[in-house]
Amino acid sequence: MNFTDDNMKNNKITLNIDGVEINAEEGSTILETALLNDIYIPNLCYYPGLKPWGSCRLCLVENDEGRLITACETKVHDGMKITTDNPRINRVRKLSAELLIANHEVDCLTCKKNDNCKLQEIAAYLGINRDDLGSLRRKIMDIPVDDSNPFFNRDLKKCVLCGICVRTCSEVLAVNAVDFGFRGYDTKITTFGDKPLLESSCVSCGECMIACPVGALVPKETKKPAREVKTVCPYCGVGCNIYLGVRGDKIVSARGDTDNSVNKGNLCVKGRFGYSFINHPDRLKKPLIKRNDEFIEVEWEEALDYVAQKLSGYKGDEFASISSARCPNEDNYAVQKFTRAVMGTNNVDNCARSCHAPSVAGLAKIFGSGAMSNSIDEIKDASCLFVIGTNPTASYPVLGLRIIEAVKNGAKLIVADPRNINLCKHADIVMNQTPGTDVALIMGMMKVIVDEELHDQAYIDDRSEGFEEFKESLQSYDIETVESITGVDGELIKEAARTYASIKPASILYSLGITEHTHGTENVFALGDLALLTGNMGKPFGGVNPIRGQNNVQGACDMGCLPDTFPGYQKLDDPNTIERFETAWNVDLNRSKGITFPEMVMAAKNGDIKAMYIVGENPVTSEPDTENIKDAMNSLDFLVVQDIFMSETAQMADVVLPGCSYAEKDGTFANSERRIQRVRKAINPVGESKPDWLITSLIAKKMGAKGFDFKDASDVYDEVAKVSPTFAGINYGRIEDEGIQWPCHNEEHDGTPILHTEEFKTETGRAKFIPLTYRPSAELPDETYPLILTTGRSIYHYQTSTMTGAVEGLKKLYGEDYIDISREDASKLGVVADETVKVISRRGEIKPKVRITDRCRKGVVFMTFHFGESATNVITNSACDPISKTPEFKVCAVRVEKILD
Ligand SMILES: Nc1nc2c(c(=O)[nH]1)N[C@H]1C(S)=C(S)[C@@H](COP(=O)(O)OP(=O)(O)OC[C@H]3O[C@@H](n4cnc5c(=O)[nH]c(N)nc54)[C@H](O)[C@@H]3O)O[C@H]1N2
Ligand SMILES: Nc1nc2c(c(=O)[nH]1)N[C@H]1C(S)=C(S)[C@@H](COP(=O)(O)OP(=O)(O)OC[C@H]3O[C@@H](n4cnc5c(=O)[nH]c(N)nc54)[C@H](O)[C@@H]3O)O[C@H]1N2
Ligand code: SF4
Ligand code: SF4
Ligand code: SF4
Ligand code: FES
Ligand SMILES: [Mo]
Repeated sequence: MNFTDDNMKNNKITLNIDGVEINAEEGSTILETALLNDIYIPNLCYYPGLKPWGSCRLCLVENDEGRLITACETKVHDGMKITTDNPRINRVRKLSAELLIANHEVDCLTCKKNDNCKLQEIAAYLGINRDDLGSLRRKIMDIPVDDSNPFFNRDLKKCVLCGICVRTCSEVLAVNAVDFGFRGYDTKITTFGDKPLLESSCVSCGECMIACPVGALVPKETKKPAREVKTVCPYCGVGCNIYLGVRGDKIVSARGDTDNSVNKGNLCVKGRFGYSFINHPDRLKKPLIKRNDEFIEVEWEEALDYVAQKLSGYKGDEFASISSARCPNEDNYAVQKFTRAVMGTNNVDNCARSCHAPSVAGLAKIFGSGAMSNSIDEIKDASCLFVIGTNPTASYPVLGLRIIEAVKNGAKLIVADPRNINLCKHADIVMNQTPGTDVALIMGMMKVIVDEELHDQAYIDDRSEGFEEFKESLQSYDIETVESITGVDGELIKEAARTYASIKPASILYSLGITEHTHGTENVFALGDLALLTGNMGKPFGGVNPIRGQNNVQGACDMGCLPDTFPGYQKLDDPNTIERFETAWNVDLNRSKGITFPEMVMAAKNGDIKAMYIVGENPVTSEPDTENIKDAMNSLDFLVVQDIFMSETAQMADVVLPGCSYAEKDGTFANSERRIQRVRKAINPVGESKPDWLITSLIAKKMGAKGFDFKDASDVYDEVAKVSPTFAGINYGRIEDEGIQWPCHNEEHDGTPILHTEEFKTETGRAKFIPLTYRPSAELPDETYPLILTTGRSIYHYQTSTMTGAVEGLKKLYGEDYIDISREDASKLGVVADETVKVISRRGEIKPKVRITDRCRKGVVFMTFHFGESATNVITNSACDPISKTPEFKVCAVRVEKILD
């Protein structure tokens, strides 16, 4: 742990402010202490969490020697005496404030910050009025408003040069999009080259806009909400807590909740600004039945009768369902219960299959549990972070902020990614391996660790098994071999190994760069082995942490939307489990394992599966080899899709049922750190849409099933807690303010921030080393297809962009899927930026525009897969990991061709 100012704030001291004795923590400042105790001291350039700046001089106070000192910069000490208010102090403050206000365009009534402008607050406190300013007024710089950013405006005529935006962007974001420019009277906040914000490196997070004390940075959309509802962001697995602002039946704002350990008020561009899809006119509002290739709107009764009658004809293994990692736990519980108890099959899966199924399988085998072992809030205090195969500043932006905070706190950062992702700028060691070579890279690191005796033998003896056999398997990974497989310099690998093994505890953070391979589970095994070898499991700031992708993919798996586990990871192959569920649900259950999504695709094509129910997933755009998926969907007799928009998959359905979005229903999401958090209904369902759990239950009841008479979402959750010991101690009452991390076995238990502290959840209680052999990716570059294509994400769009694509501002920030090409490859191909090219693989071809980048090394190209129009997955490879059945989205061979006209 680092000894930052925060950690030193343990010793209590006493000081005297304006004659009142106050307890304070050593290390804090006078201003922090005063504000914490509800004593107002004027301040403008101070912002919680940023380093003190000391420029506005409004926070001057008098110490016991009669000196004026800045309260924001001076630390408290025991016995200190402070005066915050007397004529002398206020005279000086008033002078500073008048100078600031004189430089400030005063049109308070029309200013969007009018109700919470700090300058107004200060003027009121110091008794400054407009007349006092007349004599001081000088010509305000005539700078036009920068309205280039789709979400907020910058009006420098109102700027008081407090520097908060500059410090937020550098200290918190490490983006450095804005800075002070020019000098003297001309000083202003500017971007590199004084360009509009849109053309700068700004990532539109809006953190500076929230922090700006005056009206210089204000949102474009400023309808004041009539009420606010606390809920959870519907996008990524970080699970940021937000307040949705409601006016009438519309969502008009979103802001970060500062009172929780997950995001502490921070949000990324999607969480803060990406809410307008909720009331978008394209939302599905009524059930639709396809007749003669055309969708006809029908009433619920007709749609439910039709679905129930059709599905009754396909009971058993002719049926399969896909549940939604975007929907709350309650919706997922209903889908798997319906599949098992009503349809009589275990054919249920969710998008974790394309994502972290290798983590679930791999970590469960080594450690007995497949989830993130530690908590998001630990990241900032880590000593060493090994970030491999994830791009947190784009995919998990708020978690990315914690990594940047850790680096600022002195942590060592090792990044291993084929591309030069943003985090590389902050890393001590960067390894750009060839995609698909991680097993060799990690085995290479482990051989160095063992050869140099940096492993933790005592921990290995105490808590693991299989070490000797594993050690043998390291023999073939001498540094020269590893260097030639991975393309990473051997010395760098050694340095990374030594750093990770010697700075303790060290935490591993990873995501799809590890899992989406035909050897994804082996990659996960390798990371598990590495953490075990160095004794990093079961400790604060350590562990192996698969960052789960979707807002509730952890929950979809927790709820048993997997073909081999019931809710709470209770194994289907355990006869006791089946019997317990048969009793709980009062039905006879199918005892044979279900099949995974890629297997369903094959089974649909060969006629074994005839009907499917797809809730909140868009496989036609998200799964590899689009033609193959479309073939499968077309082969079905009957397809029901339940979505909030007419997705590419919904278009192929026989019946489309309108679910309602997270903003219109109650429920819970489990974030990446296993924290079960409350999702709250903010507005009534749009149109005639309904909560997904309710739709599924209505179908079940139409089919004559019992056990679907849930009163509300809370009632569904109570059943979850009853049937799964892992969640037994959780109910809505307990997670009203803050979520609980499972396992949580009873109502007295506070949940589990760190897994495996005492023992592992394996049969022996010990973790198992797994010996490994490197296997190359399924498709390697050759003469015809000489480039490796790897795919991933843009910060501005989410998955198949059914939601973010309906947010105009996000489309303006990133509107199509580009292909990123290195300078060398671009010049070899003779292509230039923005040129449309053909990208061809063995599966098909697409035509994206080129982006020339330093991020990709020669031979590697990168694409996002967000837009149905560009359909990146037309060319990706559907080859799967044999253990987890996760497709190899991260490696396929392609050729880029110039289009000659
Ligand atoms: N903005 C945004 N955020 C999202 C999402 C989104 O669509 N948009 N989706 C969410 C979901 S569901 C998920 S699962 C997560 C995914 O989050 P991430 O896994 O962080 O996202 P990706 O961009 O798919 O890939 C991560 C990195 O893997 C690297 N990589 C490629 N091949 C290899 C390899 O062979 N080895 C290694 N070590 N690295 C490799 C890529 O260069 C890329 O930088 O993001 C979540 N967050
Ligand atoms: N090339 C390439 N392809 C990839 C990946 C990659 O890295 N590269 N990553 C893969 C990964 S990690 C994942 S997770 C998958 C994701 O694949 P999908 O899960 O198919 O993608 P989403 O776009 O999230 O689809 C979710 C659907 O749910 C709908 N929805 C949202 N909220 C609700 C709700 O409350 N109720 C209902 N009924 N519907 C709702 C949305 O409108 C959308 O149509 O994509 C995979 N595809
Ligand atoms: S919106 Fe975020 S990235 Fe852009 S300037 Fe402000 S703090 Fe920096
Ligand atoms: S734009 Fe706002 S936050 Fe930035 S320096 Fe000006 S007043 Fe301060
Ligand atoms: S980091 Fe993830 S959960 Fe947080 S606001 Fe952004 S998308 Fe939402
Ligand atoms: S708040 Fe202390 S100098 Fe500005
Ligand atoms: Mo994912």
